[in-house]
Formats: sequence, structure tokens, C-alpha cells
Amino acid sequence: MNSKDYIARENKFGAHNYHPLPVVLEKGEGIFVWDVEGKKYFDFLSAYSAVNQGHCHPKIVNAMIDQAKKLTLTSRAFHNDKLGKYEEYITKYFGYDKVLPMNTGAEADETALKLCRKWAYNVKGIEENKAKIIVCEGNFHGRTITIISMSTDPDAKKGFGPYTPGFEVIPYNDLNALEKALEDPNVAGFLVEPIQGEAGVFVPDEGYLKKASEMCKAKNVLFIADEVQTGIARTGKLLAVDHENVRPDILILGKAISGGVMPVSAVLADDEIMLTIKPGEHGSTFGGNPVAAEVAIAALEVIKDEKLAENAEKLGKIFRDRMKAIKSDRIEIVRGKGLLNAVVIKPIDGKTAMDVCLKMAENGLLAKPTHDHIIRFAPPLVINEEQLNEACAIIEKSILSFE
Ligand code: IF1
Repeated sequence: MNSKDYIARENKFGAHNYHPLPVVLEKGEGIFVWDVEGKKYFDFLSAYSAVNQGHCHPKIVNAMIDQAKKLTLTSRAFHNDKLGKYEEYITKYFGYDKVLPMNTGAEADETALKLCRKWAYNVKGIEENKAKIIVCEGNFHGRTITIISMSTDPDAKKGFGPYTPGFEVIPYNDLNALEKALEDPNVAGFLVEPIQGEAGVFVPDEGYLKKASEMCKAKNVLFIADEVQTGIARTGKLLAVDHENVRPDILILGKAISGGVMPVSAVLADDEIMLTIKPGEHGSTFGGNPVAAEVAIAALEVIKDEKLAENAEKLGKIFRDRMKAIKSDRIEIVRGKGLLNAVVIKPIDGKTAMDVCLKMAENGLLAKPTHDHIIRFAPPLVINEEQLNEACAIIEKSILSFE
């Protein structure tokens, strides 16, 4: 079978809910992936920032194999010997009283929303069913009905109603709008991405997150950070909120918390918030399973052992400088933080970001377009300077081929 055959089979038997680049991958190691024809590529997507530690990191894979041979799943009907170890590790790692383990990012976001509402009724004293949560235009928090109810992207939302009530949408990066929204005494929380990924790696003004968190505090409103994509060293700090020394009341993590080997997500908060949810009120069959626990500890250790936040900070600057230095009218904007970056392409002769991505794939580098004219660049954080320069040369050559 060749790539065409694999793709045809997916098309025939799989739902058509994605539009992938026409490459079929069969192997990954560090920053590289290989397709079924044996062609090697730089991976500049990292499974949307899930593979920050690099593909098949031996320490993480071994943690998975060792635990999988012993015990994979107990459900939370019984205790297991690994969950507590992980809970202690991750709460100390991020500095919170407690963690609630889930699997996917969307589940962790849902958990945060439920926690926020419970806290609103049990602690803040909002009247039952009246709690409101503020979210931002252009947000991306996942695919569940409630989450798409908050979305402003018609593709994500249209045709899936009726929608969950209780949300107010304000413009991103707009403190005046936030101030106005916070006047309503029924507001319980403000859910925000420190950098909007799906919106095209939109970095808010410096000071926005700090000020927003202070405004929430003043109104006794929970500041909830969705760091599913920006967290775990991606932006050059352990968390993107660390750039502004902000401590969210509720922290949502996913993706790279497992190094991309299995779905692991987590919600962190202090007791006043976390203990509002009582036994039987929330959970998940797979959340907190012993394989996930061992994998997440290994994945978080790799981040510190290999100084991946520092590497992302340093190489991110070099990357943006290299992109800005490309002499092409096609590049409109280069933006990002750490190794979460985007290049905005000017479409000429009907050529879009997808055409550039196809050319880069031909030249040995994989990246994904978003919104027709934006290309997201997010390599695994284990990339070194020499490899980054080689990758930048491929990107440059590909873009210049459209001149
Ligand atoms: C897809 C984007 C990235 C997320 C934030 C929660 C979730 C995500 C901030 C949900 C997921 C993904 C999912 C992926 C595309 C992708 C994405 F382009 F849509 F925005 F990463 F950039 N919070 N992001 O970014 O996590 O439930 O998927 O584990 O194909 O939908 P999940």
C-alpha cells in the first residue's frame, strides 16, 4: 500500500471531519516523522503542541510500557498505587492544593466550567442557575456541545444547537469590555487562552493577562486559564501566564502533559474551589488511570530535565528573526511566543497557506495552515539550533518558490 491507498481507505471508512495534509506517517522520533514511503520530515506541528517532548521520547514511552504491563485501569471505584503519587507530583509542580485528572482538553475545560459554577453557588453565593461565565471571541476550548456553545467560529458551532446558556462573549485582548462584563454580579468566572491558538496564534498585549486577573480578583470572579495548548513550556515558560506572573484560580492542562503518548488532561485549583465538587458529582472512567499517572510524571520530568522552556524561549526568538528576515512580499506578519508561532501569508494568484504547506511538505517540513492565510509553526521543544536553522531554510525556500 502507498500513501494514496491509505488515504483512500480513510476516506471510505472514516468520517470526513478533518482535512489533513496528504501525508501518511508511520514513525516518529524526536523532531522528525517518516511517511509510509520512507520520506523524512521536520514536524512543525507537534500534534498541536502535544508532542513538546519530541516523538516517542524513550523516558515517557518506557514509563508507559512498564506501567501497562502491571496495571492499566482500575476506574476510580478503587484506589490505585500510582494516582496519589502523580497528584502529589503535579500539584507541587504547578503550586496548587489539588488536581482533578481527566483525559482530553475538552473534558478538562468542561470540568473547569462545572467547578466554576459549583463554586459560584456554594461559595460566592450566586442564585442557583444564574451563574455566568465570560469567554472571548475567537476562543477554542474543544468540541463538546457546551464548549461550542461558547464558540464564535461558525464551522465549530453552526448546526449543533440548541446551545448551552450561561456564557457571555467579549472581544479578546479588550480590558474595557472585560470591565463592563464584570459589572454583572452573577459573573462567576472568566475563561481565557493566554495566547489564542486556533484564532491564529494571537498574542494579547503585554499586561493584558495580569490586568485581567486583577480585575477578576477585585470582583471575586475566578480567572480560569486554558493552557491546554500554551502550557508545558511551549511559549518559553512552563505556563504562558508565567510571562506576566499570573496565577490562575483554575488552571486547565492537556496535550503535552503526556508528551503526546496518550490523552491526559488535568484541572488544578485550591481547596476552596476544588472541594465544592463532592463524590459522585463528576468524574471519568479513564481519568487518573495508573498509566496516565506514570506517563504524566515522566513527561513533566522531561520538561525540567531537558530545560525545554528555556530552549523554547531562546529558539523562538531565533525563529521569528529568521522569518522576519525572509525577503518576500508574501509574508505579512510573524508573531508568537517561544516555539508557538505563526506566519501570516498574503494570498496572491489564489495561492493560500495550504499551497505553502504542501510545498513545505514536498521540501521535508510539515506544518498546518489555519484560516486560509496563517501557518502555525510549533516544532517539538527538543529541537536544537542547528536543526532549527535547517528547518528555517526549508521554510524560506518554500515561501520564495512562490515569488
Ligand atoms: C482538533 C486548534 C490547536 C485547545 C485549547 C482545549 C482544547 C484545545 C486551547 C481541546 C484543542 C486542538 C484540537 C484540534 C485542533 C486543535 C487546535 F487549531 F483547533 F486550535 F491546537 F491549535 N483548549 N486544540 O487548543 O483539547 O479535547 O482536543 O484534547 O483537531 O480539534 P482536546
